[in-house]
This record gives sequence, structure tokens and C-alpha cells, in this order.
Amino acid sequence: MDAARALFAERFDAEPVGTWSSPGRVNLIGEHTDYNDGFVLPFAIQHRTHVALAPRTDGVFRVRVASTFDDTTAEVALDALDVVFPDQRDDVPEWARYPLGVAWALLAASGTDPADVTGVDLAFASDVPVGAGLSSSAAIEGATAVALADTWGLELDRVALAKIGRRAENEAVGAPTGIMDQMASLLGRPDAAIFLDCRSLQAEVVDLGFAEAGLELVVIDTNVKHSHATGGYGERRAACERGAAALGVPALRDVSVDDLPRLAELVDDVTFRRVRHVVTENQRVLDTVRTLREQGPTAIGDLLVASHASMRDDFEISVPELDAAVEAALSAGAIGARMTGGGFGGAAIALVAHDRVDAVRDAATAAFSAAGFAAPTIFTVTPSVGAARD
Ligand code: GAF
Repeated sequence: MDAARALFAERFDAEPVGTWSSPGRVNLIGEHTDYNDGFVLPFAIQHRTHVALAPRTDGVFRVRVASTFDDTTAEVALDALDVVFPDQRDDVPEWARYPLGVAWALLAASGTDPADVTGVDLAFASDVPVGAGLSSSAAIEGATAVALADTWGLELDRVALAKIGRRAENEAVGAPTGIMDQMASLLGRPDAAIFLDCRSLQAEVVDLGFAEAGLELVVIDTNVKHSHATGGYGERRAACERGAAALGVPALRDVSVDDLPRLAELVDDVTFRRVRHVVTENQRVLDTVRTLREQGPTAIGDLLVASHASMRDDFEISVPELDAAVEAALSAGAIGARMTGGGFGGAAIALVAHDRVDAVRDAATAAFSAAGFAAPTIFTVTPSVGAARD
């Protein structure tokens, strides 16, 4: 918060009227299920992106950003956002497409004439690791959405703001993602996960009780950077759509484990395994929610491990560094571990008894060193509150 304020003062030679913020997230389980209308169980983390804002009088929407992104400034007139997005998005710096895209999608979703709102200056500062699979992008989108909705007096609920963030991500940035990250960032609660039905967008708060159970959630960031705007993410999504089409259903949410033998006759082996991941992962989310409620977090380890195996073997979105992190954590006594987020790099999570955290840290560090990988960054996260005015 102070960094965003200081950056604002330094770059704009003025004081902001306030700061707003939104968190990154860890997904406990339910990967690549969101865009298949399925189930996810993410939670917001304590790392946040803060935005300092002040209105302008000249209709210009200007953003500047702290050192966690790049150091460029972008300016677009409010009435030109419609021209820039989506077709001319290459004209603005890559990181700036997130906040500018949110402004564009927010005006469109609320039916607001750009002439009826003020321009704004925005300065961002963040401690959400970028490219680590912890949703630094949803944190920018969430912070921008709540700041602009407040400033412009737009009454939109959190689900509407999440959809606006997803539209910015899909159309202004060009990453074909689902809605999990925006929902987690906007709806996060302390000590709880958000159980989201991505078809109805109904969300339930599920108590995690890590602290009471003497557990820590350890993040092992492999420092292998990934992007969802290119390559593998879109290919996986296309495979899921092929599988749903072959079975004649709207989405893989409508496929059960019992349908899998029939699917095997209809599609190639790769498509079959992609579908099997999504179908079994949906079931694992439901099982995890039930297990958390009935037995508490110490009982979910096997589900986390099975999820990782499915992503490694069927969905094929893990990388050697993520597999090494999971194996090292389990060998050092973690209750469960899995990669989190979209894959192809990023972070693994491990659920670890408090007195085993150092052992997990040491084991992962040693495993990476022995394999010749760059050192991982290892830290614990706490389920935290979602987007808010600071
Ligand atoms: C990324 C996407 F942004 C999410 O929508 C989700 O699909 C996730 O990858 C995989 O579960 O974080």
C-alpha cells in the first residue's frame, strides 16, 4: 500500500485519493476444470497488488506501475478504449492491457458512456510473484475493478467484477483462461477456500482450519516462468472442447467417470487422457470439500497427490521442476503436494505439519540443486481476504 502511494507521488507529483488491493491465489485443487464448467477450490493468499488512484479531469486513463512489472507508462483516452480493445491491443504495453482492459470491460458491462466518468491516474505495486502460477494477473484485475467501480459509482457485485476481469484477460490480453482466479481474488476469506461451481458461479466458503490442525501451506515456486497467452494452455482447452463435442455434451462438466469407456472409442488417446484428467479432477474437488468438512485438512493429502499425478500423466502440464518439488515435499513428510495453477512452470504447493516445514524446504532445495535446476523460492501462504479498499 505504501509502495503504491509512494510510486503515485513520485511519478504523478500528486497524492492519490486512496488505495485498493486484491490478492493472488493458490488453488488447493481443481485444475483446468473452470473452463469446463466444473468445480474449483482456490483460496486468496496474503500477497496483494495495491493500486493508488486519483481522478483526472481530462478524460485520460493513465496507468503507471511499480518495479514488479515493467516501468513503462500507458495512457489511453477513455473514449478510445473501445478502439484499442480487442483488435489493437498490441499498441499498448503488455502489462498495461490488464488494467486498461478492465476499464474497457467495466464500461461495457455497466453500459457506461465514457463521457460520464472521470479519467484516472493509477499506480500499481505488488508483492504477488509474477509468472509463479499465483494469479498476479487476477490481482491486478481485481484491484483495478474495485478501484474503478468505487470511483465511478458503479454498483456491480463481485461475480460481475470477476466476469469483467476474465473478459479483460481473454480479450484485452488474449489469454483463454477461465474465471477461477478472478473469483478467488475477489471473494477470498481468511482461513477459508472458495468452493466454486464454474457453471452456476455459485460460491460456498469452506473452512480450511490449517492452523488448528497444526498445518502450513508451503509454496515451492520453481521460478520456471509460464504464460497462458501462448501455447499449451489453449491447446489443452481445445482438447477438452473436442472431447465434449465427441460425447455431444455442452462441457466436460456433463461427463462422468462412467462415460469414459465410451469416449475411448470416439477420440484419440491424447484427447481421451485430457478428458480423463478433467472428469476425475472434478470428482476430486467434490471429494476434497466433503473430506475437509467431515475430517479436516489432515485427510486430504491423497487427493492432492492424485491430482498431481493426473496433471503430470494425463493432462501433461507439469514440468520436471514441479515433479521434483512434489516428490521432495512428500519424501520430507508433507501430507500432500501438487502443482497449482495452469502449469508449464509456476509453483507447487505442499500441505505440511508445522514442524516439518524446514525439512520440506531443505529437501526441495537439495533436490533442485542435485538436478541442476535453478534454486526454488519457498514460502508459506495464509488464506486471506479478497479485494477491498485499503
Ligand atoms: C490459470 C487460469 F487463469 C485459470 O482460469 C485456470 O484455468 C487455471 O489456470 C488452471 O486450473 O490460472
